[in-house]
Amino acid sequence: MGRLVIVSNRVGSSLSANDGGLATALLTALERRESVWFGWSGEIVDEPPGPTRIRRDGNLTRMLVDLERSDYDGYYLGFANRTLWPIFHYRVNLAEYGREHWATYQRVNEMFAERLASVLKPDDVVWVHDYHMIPLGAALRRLGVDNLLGFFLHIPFPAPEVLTTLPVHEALVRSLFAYELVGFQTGKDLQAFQDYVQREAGGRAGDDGTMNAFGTSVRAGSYPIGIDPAVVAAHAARAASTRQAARLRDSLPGRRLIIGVDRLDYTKGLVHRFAALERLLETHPQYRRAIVALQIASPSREDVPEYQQLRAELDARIGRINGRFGDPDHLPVRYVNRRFRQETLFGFYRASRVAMVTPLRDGMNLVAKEFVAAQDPEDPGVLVLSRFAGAARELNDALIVNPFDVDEIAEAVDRALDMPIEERRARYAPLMSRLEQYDVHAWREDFLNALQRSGRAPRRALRWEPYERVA
Ligand code: ADQ
Repeated sequence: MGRLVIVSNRVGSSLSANDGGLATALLTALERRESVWFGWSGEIVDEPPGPTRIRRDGNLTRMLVDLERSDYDGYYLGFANRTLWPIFHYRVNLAEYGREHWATYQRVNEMFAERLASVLKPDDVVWVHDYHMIPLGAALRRLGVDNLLGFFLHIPFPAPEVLTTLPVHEALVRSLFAYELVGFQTGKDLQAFQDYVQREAGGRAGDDGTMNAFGTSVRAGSYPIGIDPAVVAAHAARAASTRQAARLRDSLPGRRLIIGVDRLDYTKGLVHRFAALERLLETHPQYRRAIVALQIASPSREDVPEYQQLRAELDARIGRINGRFGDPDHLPVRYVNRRFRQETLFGFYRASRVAMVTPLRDGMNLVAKEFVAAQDPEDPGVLVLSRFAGAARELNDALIVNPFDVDEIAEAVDRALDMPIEERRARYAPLMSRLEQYDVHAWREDFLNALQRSGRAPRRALRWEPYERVA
């Protein structure tokens, strides 16, 4: 068996990394067989980057490439995070539609492809992750690489009406056809991809999830990413007896904890969430001294102006809620802008009666799954979950809400706070069993098996000629 080569924008930092669900999922696979993890080092340099840095760690070799500042600006901050990210999350009003970053995005993908092609062995299986790297497969094909190539999109795939606002939508979707297998989080994302191919590219669906268009074909499927619920549950139970968890519990005498954990991102619905909490405190004065809402929001993409605006807006809104409803000895909202060890977070989840996971749009949302797995089965908390998170398709025993409807969120939180123990247990059991049935290992193996099965169709280099450059 050849090596498994993972390609993602950021490379997990170490085998015991605390980089979140994806890193954990992939590291388990990477530890088992000879593997490579290739991608950006996270370093920004002022001169053309030096050679790829190679770090060996048991079976895993990490290959790290630095980015020059102008490439970081155009590829990462620009096209990936100011164009693709908002459009794929249906926020077309926040997207930057200028084409200058598209050229940089392609060039950086070509640079990654050249470096990767020079170290690939014939039997390596390459698995590319996420929206930063969509054209990487096509760039590899142009260099004559004919290895098995798979791609997984962690964020939503938007409906054609939305995707076609992107000036280069055709080139982008065409480049997905360089892979043998393209994976999406949910059936809805897969459907949106199929709709695009059929309606916009004149393609057609074949058997076994094959889509034919652009003179070639690609297999496409949905593979909802999971977590390792047994590991989360064990960590959460252990974390409950740590000093940090005890301090949190001791700070809540007689009060119920409502938790939110998100990257500080406008897709996560934080403004609506706090409007809902404000509504709840307005309409249910009995909660003013009876609840604490803990929001952990780790800063993210701080160089992007929309993220700076969001941060300022949340600072103001949360300050107002505490000003309105706080007392000298009690503030209803606690707001913390930093990262925690995952185990610590799991302990916080277990100490919470309610989790608010209310993104306006989210590929999956692993926090929803982690929260469920971290609960004490005898005394579980309640998940309030946005219908627009990919996770809602599996976790339909949560309290599902429209994240734009502040009143509905407030009512769901009220219901969750009041929910009898029998109902909490009755909702927890099917949620947990779904997480166990299709965990992160099943997700990974399912994708990789489908990739192996999709065989190696001959790929003609002709189709992957460079795109027309746009000045
Ligand atoms: P994200 O948008 O980052 O991921 P999410 O799925 O919730 O969203 O994953 C976040 C991860 O980071 C979780 O494992 C969480 O525990 C961790 N995390 C969050 N805040 C933290 C903090 N302050 N300290 C430490 N850890 C923290 C993208 C897509 C999602 C998709 C995932 C995986 O946007 O839709 O579910 O990839 O495919």
